[in-house]
Amino acid sequence: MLNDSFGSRVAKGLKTAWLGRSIAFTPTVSSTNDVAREAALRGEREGFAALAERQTMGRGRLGRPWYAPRGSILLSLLLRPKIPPAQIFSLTMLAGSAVAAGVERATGVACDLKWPNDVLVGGKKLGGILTEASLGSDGIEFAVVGLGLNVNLDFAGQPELAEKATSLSRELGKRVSRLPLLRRILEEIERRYEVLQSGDYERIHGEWRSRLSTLGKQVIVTDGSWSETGLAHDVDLDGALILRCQDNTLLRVITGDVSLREK
Ligand code: BT5
Repeated sequence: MLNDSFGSRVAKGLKTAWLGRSIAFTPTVSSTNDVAREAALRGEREGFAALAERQTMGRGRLGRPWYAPRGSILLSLLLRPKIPPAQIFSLTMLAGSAVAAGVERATGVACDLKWPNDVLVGGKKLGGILTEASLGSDGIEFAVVGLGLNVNLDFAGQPELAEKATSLSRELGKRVSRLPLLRRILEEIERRYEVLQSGDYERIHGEWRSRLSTLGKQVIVTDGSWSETGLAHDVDLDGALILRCQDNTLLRVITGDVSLREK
């Protein structure tokens, strides 16, 4: 279990220059994204990290609940990116690539990504990213990148999730220390964020694209009210999924969920 000294213990061995140098660990919060947002509004510098052991209102996109019993990494980062609002999805891209690389390097478990914001292991969801931004007349005021990662947990009592989700302890058959993993993820994110700030969106996009396991496959895309079947053809620089529909037209999908089409 994590205790109050967790934040300072993470910071001690961390090799980042600025990301996660200021960490607020709270055992239970509504959502770490809210903690980071409040920090932004009181003027906290970019790099601030909110960590928790439990969330009472942890959320995914569209207000969907995020299941996180003890044993997860629940992390939200405050960023003040100097990028055009149209490029905001690059934050989700770079966080996804960084988490996948961080998990692989710290634990040896191979990860891939699923459009738009999932981290997968063997087709099952290991984690998810929720990027929320505040926009002003001058562009992005701040952004919060939230990560929920299943580390030491099973899905007992959650049969629906047990089918489609996994955790590192489940994959490895043993507990995984969260401290080195978290440090590694922060280091991987910082490196990529600096690439983003240099304006090299193509590099961020290229790495993300190369990890997307659904590209080239027949998929169903849905946003709940609408669904379309087709070939996951490509992803645009701004993160949109390009679907080749059955009538051979190309459709740009900005928001939704993708699942593989059963043969
Ligand atoms: C996401 O949303 O995948 C983004 C999740 C981000 C959670 C973090 S935790 C720290 C920070 N604070 C927050 O309040 N949020 C962020 P989405 O793509 O909408 O996926 C949500 C769906 O994933 C749910 O509807 C479930 O089907 C599934 N799900 C929920 N909990 C899960 C879990 N622990 N592991 C795998 N899948 C889960």
